Amino acid sequence: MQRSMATTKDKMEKTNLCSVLKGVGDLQMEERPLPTPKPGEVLLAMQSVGICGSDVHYWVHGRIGDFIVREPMVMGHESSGRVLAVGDGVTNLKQGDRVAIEPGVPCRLCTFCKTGRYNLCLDMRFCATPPVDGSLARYYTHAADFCYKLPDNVSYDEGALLEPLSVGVHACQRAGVRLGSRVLVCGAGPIGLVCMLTAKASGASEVIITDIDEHRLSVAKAMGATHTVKVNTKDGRVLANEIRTTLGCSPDQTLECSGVESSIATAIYATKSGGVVVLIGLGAPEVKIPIVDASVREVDIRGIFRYANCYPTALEMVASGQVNVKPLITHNYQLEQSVDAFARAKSGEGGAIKVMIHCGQA
Ligand code: 572
Ligand code: ZN
Repeated sequence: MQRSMATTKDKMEKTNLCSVLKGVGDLQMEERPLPTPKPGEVLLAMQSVGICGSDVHYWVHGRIGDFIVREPMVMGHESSGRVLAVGDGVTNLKQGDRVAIEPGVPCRLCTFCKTGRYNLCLDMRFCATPPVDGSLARYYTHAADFCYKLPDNVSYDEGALLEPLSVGVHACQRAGVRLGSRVLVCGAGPIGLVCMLTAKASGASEVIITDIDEHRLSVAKAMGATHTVKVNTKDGRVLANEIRTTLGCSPDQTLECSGVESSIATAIYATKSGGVVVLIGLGAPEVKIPIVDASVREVDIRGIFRYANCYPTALEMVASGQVNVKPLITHNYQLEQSVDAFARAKSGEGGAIKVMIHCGQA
């Protein structure tokens, strides 16, 4: 490892303050030993870490499906940092570089990895997915080739937001959103909003977005949605008609970001024959959907699992100004205030969309 770690900017501490999930509903600040970068890794002074719905879910329930928090786990997977030191063999980064951190590091050896679909790797180690620690800490080590150098005009907050934005990029690619697409986005939470932004940047001429929450729809409109529809019914056929009337046609592609059964039904009924529905939001593991309607109208239903090879695209979109993710951030906290930050993300009070935690010394 290259030494000469601390600059005037970084007064290196003796221990590493981490935000650790100890049990169901039990998030605590804990001092842990400073990590050392292994060969191929970098040591980072963490900067911005966004709270994702999955972080809140682990906090509240201690599990997502079969992924159970059995040992204390550091939270956080939407993050950026500054390189303090590089491990042996690292050539793509140097001390002082500002980076966005792609949180999932795959095995690199299996067929999925070798064919570019590394998000499907069975040996993926993903931050803050048990048993892997996340990056909501003062210091953190990560594979250097899963860190992306930020240009000067991209902030640490934007670097952290490349993570959810990459979900939007992957979703739009899976949907085939292209120049002139008319796109329906179901759900105006953080993922619905990044899907809307990415669809527009991909050339969509119209993006219509739905939600039960009027405030979220107004945020979506301010960020560029061309139409909004307030969800007032659980009847998918009724809502699909409303969407068609508002848009003036049936959407070519639908990005379903809520995971709610009635919304998935709406997505299928609303999408034009021959179109595509991508399921992004995850809810109940089994839901009742109008599969025959989808089948006889050749509406393709596709899933996504995180993303692969999307960080460079997401970074280009932000750096070039094609996408502005900054309005997603509604609340800011210091690392020491992690519990307050999580409570805010959970409650959604005060119009919370993306809650950001700042990990540098205050
Ligand atoms: O930002 C990536 C991301 N992925 C999520 C959720 C939140 N953020 N996923 C939903 C949960 N799954 S999972 O397979 N799992 C807990 C590993 O149920 C991963 C993708
Ligand atoms: Zn996430």
